Amino acid sequence: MSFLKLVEEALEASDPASMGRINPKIVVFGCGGGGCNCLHRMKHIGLEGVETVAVNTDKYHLSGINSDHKIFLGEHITRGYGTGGDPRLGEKSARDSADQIKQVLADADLVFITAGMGGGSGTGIAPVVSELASKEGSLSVGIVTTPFSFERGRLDVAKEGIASLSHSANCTVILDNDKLLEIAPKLPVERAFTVMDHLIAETVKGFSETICTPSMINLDFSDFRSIMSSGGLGTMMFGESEDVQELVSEALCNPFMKVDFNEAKGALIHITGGSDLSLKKAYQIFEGITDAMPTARNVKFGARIKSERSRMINVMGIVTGLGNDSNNGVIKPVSYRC
Ligand SMILES: Nc1nc2c(ncn2[C@@H]2O[C@H](COP(=O)(O)OP(=O)(O)OP(=O)(O)O)[C@@H](O)[C@H]2O)c(=O)[nH]1
Ligand SMILES: [Mg+2]
Repeated sequence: MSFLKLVEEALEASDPASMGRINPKIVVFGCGGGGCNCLHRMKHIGLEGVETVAVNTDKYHLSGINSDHKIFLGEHITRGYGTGGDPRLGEKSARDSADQIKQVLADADLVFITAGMGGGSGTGIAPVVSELASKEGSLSVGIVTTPFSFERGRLDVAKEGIASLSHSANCTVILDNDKLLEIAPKLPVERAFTVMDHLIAETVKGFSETICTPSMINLDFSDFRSIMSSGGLGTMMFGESEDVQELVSEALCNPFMKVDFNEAKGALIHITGGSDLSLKKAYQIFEGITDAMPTARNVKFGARIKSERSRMINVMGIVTGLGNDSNNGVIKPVSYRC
């Protein structure tokens, strides 16, 4: 066993915070077709200690989703066939069933809300769920996608939905489907959605695990809350490499939205590596990434060792404070040159 692993285990065993530690109640909502598909994937990769709730106006689609709870909305409004792209119907259906939504929200500390913005159900439902979560006193974090450029008219619908969501959510993390065209240009659209769903699923899983399980450099719920409470709009970044410099560049070149890091106010950065991941290496990675965010005053770090891993290190981060609702859901273009 490596020295670091020993240190980590010793720290965990002696950490008074980890003894009798109360884990926060985390609930994940998948809203509309895209949101529910994403939730389905989360269940598939295995989410522990997290309750999943699928919410849709499309009865048939909802029936195929694997989740802890299902809420079918708008029986008398859309008759189970979806909204046909009208977010007002999505919103009305959600408001009509507010009591049902509140029931699963009860006592939740953290609520993730995921939806593909641009359709009628997810776009209309997500802001209502977030509003109810805030009223119940939960921290609510939206993780939503914007449509591909070729989806045209859906872009405006998505922008309005994001503006509405960001009024009530503590932080709205936006992922641009177009980014998938850069990363994997030959991917068929259906597979592209799967990649995006997987990414969101891994992020929710990663942060839920991080919050609930102590590790080498620990991130807990209060750290998460502190970054997300002042969040405004945000996005995620990812990187994977054995080399520190390469990993830093990859993370900075891989935000899922064109962002100006110069405007970032906060960041939550988590790395996972094998037993050769030293504290020094971890700090070099954190330093490299945060050097590109000169105005980010609120930055929290976490690091976890998984001894079964090879030399590969993964970084996952949420960058926040990139804009607010006055931007109407629009984030400025990237300034970091890759
Ligand atoms: N991540 C992901 N996004 C999807 C998926 N399917 C569609 N989308 C995206 O989400 C947007 C909204 O589509 P849906 O989720 O199907 O729409 P909806 O919320 O069910 O709304 P209606 O069907 O109009 O009632 C689309 O414009 C796509 O950009 C999916 O399976 N995964
Ligand atoms: Mg639908």
